[in-house]
Amino acid sequence: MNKQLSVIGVPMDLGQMRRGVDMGPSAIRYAGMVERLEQLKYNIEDLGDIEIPRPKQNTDEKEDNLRNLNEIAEGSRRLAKAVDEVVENKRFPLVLGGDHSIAMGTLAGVAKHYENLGVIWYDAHGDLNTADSSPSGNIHGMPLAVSLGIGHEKLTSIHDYEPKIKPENIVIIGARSLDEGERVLIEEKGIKVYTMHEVDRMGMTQVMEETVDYLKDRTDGVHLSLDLDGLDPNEAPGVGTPVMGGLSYRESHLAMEMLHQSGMITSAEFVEVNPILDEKNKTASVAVGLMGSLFGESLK
Ligand code: 4U7
Ligand code: MN
Ligand code: MN
Ligand code: MN
Repeated sequence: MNKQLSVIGVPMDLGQMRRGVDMGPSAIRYAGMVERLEQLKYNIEDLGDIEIPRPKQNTDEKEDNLRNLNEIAEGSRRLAKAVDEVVENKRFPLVLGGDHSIAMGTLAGVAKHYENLGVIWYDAHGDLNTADSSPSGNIHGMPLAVSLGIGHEKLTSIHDYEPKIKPENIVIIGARSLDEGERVLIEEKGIKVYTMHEVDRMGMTQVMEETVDYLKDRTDGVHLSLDLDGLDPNEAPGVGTPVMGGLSYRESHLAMEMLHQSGMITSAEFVEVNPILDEKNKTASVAVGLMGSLFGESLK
């Protein structure tokens, strides 16, 4: 794994309705991220936070069922530029959210550098909605579709190329809340999904073995996009869209260790940590614990 890390915070809360997720990057830093990774002998440069434009007046206004479209597009462009530069400098981008709409910017910055970027989407949700299929108009439910080139042109064109990724290079893990339009897209595009049902039946070990096997031959880099709501809300309560019956900390920990062992992860983001909804920064601590495993902590 690349030992040169560049951390980028993205205080974005415009992709959904619950305020407070913009404080996610602070909460994660406060939970001891840098110290934890320095112990693993990484060279860490913290680039601070991307500036997110504030919406003009009424945040409730949703033009074309895309709430805060222009501000999110602008924030994503800024993020894409910063991430692009990190990869250009041969460093590993570690992005802290912020709501999951930021993945559009992260992927825009990363995918430019790969022929076939793989994406592991660790999430209770598919984030494959478009303005037409979205029940909420919240853009944090759309970034995976947008990255496939499906959605509003102001979003799909971020960083001036599209699509960013191919459907056959995606693996979704932990899904248990998929909207009708998302199911259709998964079927149509042949996106690989491990729902909670499959995790329960097969166990996380097999899910991760298959995921690594599947991605290893077809990709030249793999981005991990980890939405903390992939975990069970009992263990990660500080998220805006909790769904019962999620992945445990132990399963997630194992998943991160196996990803570390695979050596395939080339960029990562941890999103949707909302300290206002949290219990004593528990969810940020979970995020930092998972980073520890992803970056190589082990007891032996
Ligand atoms: B997250 C939802 F309808 N699908 O589109 C939507 F259930 O980034 C939720 O995964 C999206 O947290 C959740 O609004 C987005 C809803
Ligand atoms: Mn989610
Ligand atoms: Mn998500
Ligand atoms: Mn969420």
